[in-house]
Amino acid sequence: MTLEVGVLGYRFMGKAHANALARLPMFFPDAPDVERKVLVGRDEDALSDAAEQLGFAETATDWREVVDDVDVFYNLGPNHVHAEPSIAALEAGTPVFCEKPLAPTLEEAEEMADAAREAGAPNGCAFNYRFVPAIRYAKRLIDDGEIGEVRHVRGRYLQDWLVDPEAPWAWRLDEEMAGSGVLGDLGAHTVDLVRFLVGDDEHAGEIERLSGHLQTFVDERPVEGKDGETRPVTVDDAYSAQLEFENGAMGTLEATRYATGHKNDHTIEIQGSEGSLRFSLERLNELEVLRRDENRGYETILVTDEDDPYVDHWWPPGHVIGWEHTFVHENYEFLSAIDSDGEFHPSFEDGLAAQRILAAIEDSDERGEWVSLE
Ligand code: 4PW
Repeated sequence: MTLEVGVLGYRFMGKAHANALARLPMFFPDAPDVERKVLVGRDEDALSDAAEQLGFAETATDWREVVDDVDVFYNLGPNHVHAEPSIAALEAGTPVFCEKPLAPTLEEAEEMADAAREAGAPNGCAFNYRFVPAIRYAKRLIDDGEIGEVRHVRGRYLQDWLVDPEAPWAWRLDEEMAGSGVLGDLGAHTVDLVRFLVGDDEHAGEIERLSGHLQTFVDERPVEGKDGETRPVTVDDAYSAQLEFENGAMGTLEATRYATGHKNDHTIEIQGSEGSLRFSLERLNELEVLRRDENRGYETILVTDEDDPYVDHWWPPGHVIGWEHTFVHENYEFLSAIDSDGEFHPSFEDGLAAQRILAAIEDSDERGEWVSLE
């Protein structure tokens, strides 16, 4: 059976997922057949150009006509359009794959997770970094007890596209459209990875209490193409948080768009009783592993061998893969789960769990104190 896919959004994420769908039959021939059926957007000209470029058969300017007419609905629009179309699709029984953060607000994320629970249709939240081979490898080491009991987790996500105070305003800087700033955009990824890595097969690594701090450095930015016009920045530019996990581990997280020179630097460090792990997205084919009893410091493992997660689908050993491959892997898992009635994680439930943590970080910042998560 061929799954007909409808996709809302055709910019950055639209391109990343369309590329993934196009790669599947070549590199993951056991994935279900997929047709890029309809691309949804509002600007008809831009939409039809995008449909041609990204390989979609049709276009539509109203998602309402699409959500119950396709086998799978991808919601890759900006955060403020995540809830309504996704809920409508789920109510129509259509599986939904939605970009992160699940929603701009906790309330909407709760409604989306409720809709997913009620519909029983497959659902996924696109935390693509779970699908980096080195991250899967790290997860396997942690689950197999190779680094012992996890005590420390450090996650940071550094970008620098706002360092210049004259950098133009964008929807990601608007609370109405984005919900939060760097917290939801980058922090959501780190929070999800931390839950994934520190958790076990039974349950994700849950956080018991936390303290958070948010900062906005520049509160007004020029509007591109409109001389002298500015718009306010109504979200955070940077955040940091301290975490206490249910299992007693400690964590620190941070992200910023003002880390001069850092373009897309997502780093995770984990220390356990028997060893430590280090991963950086800028060297995503590598995982650094330190084993306490070997006294050799960190050893770099190249995650490019056939028996490393997902790598056998690509090139011979040593031929590195990149950021776009994480999208292929997550699309493969999501569509295969639909095809086989299997489970997919990260689900809307995982998206909601991450959102609860983001909301608690904001709450802690406002209250100026540690907050507990239920
Ligand atoms: O989801 C994130 C985006 O919003 C991405 O993983 C990186 O940062 C690339 O763009 C932004």
